[in-house]
Amino acid sequence: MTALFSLLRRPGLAASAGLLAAMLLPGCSRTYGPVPSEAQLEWQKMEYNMFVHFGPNTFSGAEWGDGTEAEDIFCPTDLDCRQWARIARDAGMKGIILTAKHHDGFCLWPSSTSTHTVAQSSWRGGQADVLAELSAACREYGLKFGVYVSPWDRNHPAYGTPKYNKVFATALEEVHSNYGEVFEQWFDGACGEGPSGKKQEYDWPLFHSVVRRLSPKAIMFSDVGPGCRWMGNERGIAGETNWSRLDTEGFCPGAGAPPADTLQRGNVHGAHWIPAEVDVSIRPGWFWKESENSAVKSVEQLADIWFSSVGRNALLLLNVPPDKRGRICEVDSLRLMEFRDWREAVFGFDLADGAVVKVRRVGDMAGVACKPLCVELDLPEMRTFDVIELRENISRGQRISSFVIQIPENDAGWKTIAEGTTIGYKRLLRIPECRTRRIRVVITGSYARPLIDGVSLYHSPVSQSVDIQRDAEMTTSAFGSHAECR
Ligand code: FUL
Repeated sequence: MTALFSLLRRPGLAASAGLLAAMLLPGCSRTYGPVPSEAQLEWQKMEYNMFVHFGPNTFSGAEWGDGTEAEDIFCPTDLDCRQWARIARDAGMKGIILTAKHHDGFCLWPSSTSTHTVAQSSWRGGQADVLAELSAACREYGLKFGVYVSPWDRNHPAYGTPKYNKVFATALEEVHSNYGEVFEQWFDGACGEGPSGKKQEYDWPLFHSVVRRLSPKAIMFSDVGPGCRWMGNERGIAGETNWSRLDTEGFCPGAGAPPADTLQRGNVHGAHWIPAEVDVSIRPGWFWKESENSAVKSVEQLADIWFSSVGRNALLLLNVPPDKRGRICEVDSLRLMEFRDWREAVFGFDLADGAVVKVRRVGDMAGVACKPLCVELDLPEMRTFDVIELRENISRGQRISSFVIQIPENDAGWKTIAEGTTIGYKRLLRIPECRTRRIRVVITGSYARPLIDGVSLYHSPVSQSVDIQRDAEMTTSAFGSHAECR
């Protein structure tokens, strides 16, 4: 049962929509429940990062290599990590996370812990280090650098024995010592059999302690955090209700994780701040395959994913796998630029700009136990929009559990045009086109005084799905360096 908020005592205050936080925060220093660390807050603001699956599978066509692949199979003909970074930056992403080691155990850096690494490959005479190249490229392009190091290792002879935990901890030490700052450590929960036919009992406290010691600011991803959590599917869809709190007692990554439904929504009264990350591939698979060049997601599909990830209080980690050259394919890079153009067209102009904002209590609403808080926007003129963005100030905890959005009806009352449950860092709602001068957001449920950070209104471009050919041409000429059409 939702408790209702304590009320603001500043009726009739007016400010622009963007100043809401400044207006609502004074006098409210108390926190509610667990709150994000500074690093988690910074991480959440990144919104959109690139995932890069690259390794022997890129060359074999497998999704899960079995660890017996010859090291020589890894031989990119034209590796260009700067190209990945340039594309990520131009696409509007803020960081890149690379599969430093996937389940096949092949290390993209010359690890002392394994004989299945770039050092054993004849590619570049065994002198290569993809982590060094990518971390340098990220620094050059102003991006953060992250790593996926899979504990499941189908190659390592020690896997399945207690000795392996130490091996894996040493591998982590190498990754977190030699390549500058790591913003996110991605821990897959997969725990299958190794070459000995045995499964490993992972020593998570040991793994976490290495990352904490060497990269204290790194956000650790897994099914249960501790920094951020998997949100339960690989289709790009977070729960419409999405709390950044999670109970982890009795759970662990992998088979011991909470049910997918819980990961989707979080726990309303969860003990820890563990926000959701949405990982999804721009292609059907995680690794590049020629046969999937024609199956790269469309702008419309990516837009849907944006609304169901970033628009539902989650971070979007979009996988863009490089091909056998070691370059991101033309079709993927072009699509990323088209998608960026689409976001700029939708979110580039805030139609709530210039609004006079009043925050006050409203009269009793049917079904609501006490008078809800209402943020009312008086726009400078009649405006037409079909996307609404709400932001909650989460620095003091996630509080809001339900809201409605209304516009005036027949000068007398208000009619509801949208409603929802949680807001969190960001909530996006798509509605049928709406034209009005006044709009209000009524917070009907909140566990403590609601802290709205901002309200924005946008209009999506009509051309979105009609003129693909023209869009492609425009993108090609405007972003020639990305088009790379053969
Ligand atoms: C999964 C892995 O098994 C997939 O291969 C992929 O890396 C995905 C992101 O995580 O658990």
